[in-house]
Amino acid sequence: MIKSAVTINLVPQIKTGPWIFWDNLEASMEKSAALGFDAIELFTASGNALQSETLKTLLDRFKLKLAAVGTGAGKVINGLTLTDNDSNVRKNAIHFIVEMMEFAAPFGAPAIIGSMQGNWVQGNSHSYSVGLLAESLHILDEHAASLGVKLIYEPLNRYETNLVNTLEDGAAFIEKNQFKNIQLLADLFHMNIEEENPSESIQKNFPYIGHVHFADSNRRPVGYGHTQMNSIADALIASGYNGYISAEAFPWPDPELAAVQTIRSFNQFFR
Ligand SMILES: [Mn+2]
Repeated sequence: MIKSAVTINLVPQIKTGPWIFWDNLEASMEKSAALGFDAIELFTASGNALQSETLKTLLDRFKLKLAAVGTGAGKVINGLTLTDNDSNVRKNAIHFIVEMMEFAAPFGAPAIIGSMQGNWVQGNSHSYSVGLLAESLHILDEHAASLGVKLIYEPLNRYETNLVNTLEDGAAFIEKNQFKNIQLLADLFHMNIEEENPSESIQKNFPYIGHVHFADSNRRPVGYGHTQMNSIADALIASGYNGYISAEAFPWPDPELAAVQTIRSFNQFFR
């Protein structure tokens, strides 16, 4: 059964990002539950920013699950990436993600590696940078095994990374490195930019997909852009996807209405 999730951002430094709810965790979770979402996806400043007990109490009270945690704050706040030329920076990036994984694992939730993957920088070859990414991910893949959780790797569009942009390249990257616990994030906004045919790409690379970010062509809530969601939803359903469809969209026109539009679209396409 496909499950719905909605993003909540608790990091003030990334105020302009595509997250539905902001700031107040309790109020955001109350609204999420009232609208019928199954789960929340959280963005925190670090793996220690929020007490596990606090989150557990709120998840229990509102009967919500934790779908995943984002790690982007490691780059935005601390300037860390897994492909930095400086090995100490890479080490700190791995440590930051490990803390996030350890925060999320007791809730059965994976961490997501998106912007923390960094970029191939001038002066190095593309394969050198992808090699650095693979080296970092091997360590995190093993740590995921020890925690009994998956780790989610997200191909991003070309304006956000030049390492891996499509599901196909992501799947080949996983195969080449024989990662055991790493799955791909199919972000429908990035895919709208990079994929030749999003629904075909989902069908083809389905075994590698572990999480979905639900947003329209312009990153607004689904229904407020021009993505042809029917064929994408059909591809996910036909493939037997049973993970989360998580709204990573701008809070447009405001968080409440964005959440309402998102659950309406989720129910239209997946219920
Ligand atoms: Mn995303």
